[in-house]
Amino acid sequence: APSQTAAKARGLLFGVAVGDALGAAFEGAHSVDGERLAQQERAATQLRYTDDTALTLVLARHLVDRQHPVPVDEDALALELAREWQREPWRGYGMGSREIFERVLRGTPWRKASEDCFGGEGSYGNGGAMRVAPIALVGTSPAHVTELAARSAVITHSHLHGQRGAMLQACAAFLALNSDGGKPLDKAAFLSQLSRAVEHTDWRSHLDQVHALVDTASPAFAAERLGNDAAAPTSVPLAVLAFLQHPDQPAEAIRYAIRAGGDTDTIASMAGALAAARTGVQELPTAWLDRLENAEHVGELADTLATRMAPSQ
Ligand code: F2R
Ligand code: MG
Ligand code: MG
Ligand code: MG
Repeated sequence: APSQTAAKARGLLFGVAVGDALGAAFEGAHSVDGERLAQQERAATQLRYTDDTALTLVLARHLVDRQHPVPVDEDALALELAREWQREPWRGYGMGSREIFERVLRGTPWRKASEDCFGGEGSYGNGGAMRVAPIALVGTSPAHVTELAARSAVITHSHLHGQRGAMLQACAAFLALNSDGGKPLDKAAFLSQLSRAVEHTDWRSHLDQVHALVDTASPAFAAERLGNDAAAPTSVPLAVLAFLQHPDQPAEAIRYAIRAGGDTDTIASMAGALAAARTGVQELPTAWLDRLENAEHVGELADTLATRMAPSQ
């Protein structure tokens, strides 16, 4: 049996992949009824993941190939992300990311391509947050993790909200990974640690709203209050809420996120990463893992990254 560290690292990466792959069929739906979701869960077809997992695996590989103290090399990562898009462009990429990757491959510096996006405003999409989870495996503190997260996100998300979404998801993944799955999660303490890490009034108010909804809100009500689209400020908070509703049951966290509708692959992927990083991979249904494409590769990357985790974790 894998060590608890390896089980958590596998939980984090498999949580990304199965949340994404199960949610993908419903991306853009207003809301998802339980019967349709149950049908998708019962199907025997392969679970195919989308851009969320494809780019998460690129970042995971990037971290494997680089040693401390600086595991994120923006110039190299920009090319690696762009080449992955070029290799499999059909995985369902955002418009902004596609444009940046195309320009990077033609030789435009990533910073210019990123800053030019959306009429010079930069992207605040959730693409930085959706791929960031592996950072939690190599970071050593919330401050370290948020710094690395911003560096991995700015390549495609020069708008600060795009980076803050990645910082929030990475910090949440770090705290979930380092939480003791044998004790009930202190949800208020979890949210206040996140609040301290994000250091921005808008994001603190999103987290206050999450606090007000936790333990009571239905998926549809939560989506109405927090948003469920492909922008970082209106998707990462919902993923954190889905985790906090079911911190010890990753399958339920993923189902909650999908039932909320909207950007279902991405929100379920982020929620699944958090919950399964806390519990370990053994709490994800084997029926899902058995259907997942490329599962062997995902497991190998997780095992290698687990050896990078600080011993205190
Ligand atoms: N793109 C999709 N899904 C739709 C297409 C999939 C379809 N199945 C297909 O066949 O192609 N999903 C993926 O994209 C999201 C991540 O997006 P990312 O990488 O952040 O891209 P982008 O385009 O930069 O941002 C996403 C949207 O956010 C809004 N937005 C961002 N910045 C904006 C700004 N400055 N002004 C106005 N709007 C802004 C836009 O609506 C962008 O399209 C994930 O869902 C992933 O699964
Ligand atoms: Mg996607
Ligand atoms: Mg994208
Ligand atoms: Mg999506």
